[in-house]
This record gives sequence, structure tokens and C-alpha cells, in this order.
Amino acid sequence: MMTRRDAVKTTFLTTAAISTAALPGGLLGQGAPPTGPFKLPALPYAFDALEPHLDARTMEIHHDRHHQTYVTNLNKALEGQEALAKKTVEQLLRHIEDLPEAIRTPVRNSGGGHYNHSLFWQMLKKDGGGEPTGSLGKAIDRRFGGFARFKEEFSAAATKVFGSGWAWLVLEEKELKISSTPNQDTPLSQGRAPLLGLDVWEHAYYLKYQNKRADYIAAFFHVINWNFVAERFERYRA
Ligand code: MN3
Repeated sequence: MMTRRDAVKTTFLTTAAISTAALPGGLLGQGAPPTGPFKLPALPYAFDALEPHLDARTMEIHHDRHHQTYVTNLNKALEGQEALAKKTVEQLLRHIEDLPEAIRTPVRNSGGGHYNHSLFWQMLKKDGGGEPTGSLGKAIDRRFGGFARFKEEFSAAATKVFGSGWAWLVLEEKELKISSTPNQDTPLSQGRAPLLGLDVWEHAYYLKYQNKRADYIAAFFHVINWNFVAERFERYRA
């Protein structure tokens, strides 16, 4: 026979399981934290994994504080918005013009920040860099006239971002394009699939590179996770 204590425990566990299942974890599909539906994804490597190109202290502050702040503020923006809080961050950003006006800007900024950074960590890896091979490598050659030309164009786009923003390699109607966005705007909201992105906010590089954004851009090419970029290319061109 079930004691009252067991019954309480069972009820509690069942309720916990249901509420976790009912709330989507957002981008990476984790369970729901008590403070809101979205959660900071773990960095997929150690803070110092990308040394000497990206330093450990910058990675720690960038992930644990800056990215966490986007997540916290996105959750705040969605307080009391039950239906919207059940959507994924991609769904929110893809149809940003459909959101209630009062939360459109916070979702654009903090949701964009959460989404862009969640991708960014995965676009980097220890001992990354080099050049993409396979169909992505061929597509870059065809579109840009070789990897060196692609690198030049991407770096120029990253250099030209005025103030804070991102440079991107995107797929738009199955064509590769280089673009940039201001602030935390994401290509997703423009109907484009982001394949590779570079965060050129000063918080991404100032500790190590100070005002030398060009050195940071050059360093980025040593840590790109081309396998991840190629997987996204295959998924979105299909
Ligand atoms: Mn950032």
C-alpha cells in the first residue's frame, strides 16, 4: 500500500515531469529552469580551449555573463506570455513582426542575443580553422572564387560593422551570401539561414585585442568549426 508520504512524492514527481515536458527548453532542447523557458546552454568546450586565439577570461565573461543576461532578459520579456513562452527562440525570431508590440524589441534584442550566441559557441572549436571541404567547400569556391576571396569578403564585412553587431555567412534561397547585422539582430528574422557568424561586439575581444578588431577577425579563422557550418549548409540547402 502506498503511504501518504509516497503519494505526495509520486504526485510531486509527476507534476515536475509534466511541467518540464510542457515547457520547451528553447534552442538546444534542455529542460525548463524555474525562472523561465529559456536556459543558458553549456559551452561545448573549456573556457581555455580556444587559446591563444580567443582567451579564457573573455570566453568565460562572454558566455557566463553576457549570454546569461540575454537569456535572463528574454525570460523576463516573456513573463505572463504563456503561449509565446512555449515557442522556440527560432519561432519567435522568424516571425518577430507577429509579436505584441510591447515585447517585440526585447525579444529581438535578447532573443536574438540568445540565439546568435548559442550558434556562435558551436561555430568554434579547439584546433579548428583551415578550409571547408566537401560540398560547402565547392559552393564557397563557386560563389566567391575561392576560399581566400571568401575570407577577404567576410573579414571586410566584419570590419565594416559600425559599433556592435555580427558578420555572417548565410544561405538565402539556397545561395551563399555574406552579410552583417547590427546589435543582436539575426539573419533568421530576415528569412536567411545563418551558417557562420562572427560576434564583433567589443565584449567579444576587447580584453585581449583592445581596439584591434582586425586581429580578432584574423584569430577567428583559426578556431572555426567548419564541420558544424557544413552540417548547417547541408540542412538548409536540402
Ligand atoms: Mn557577444
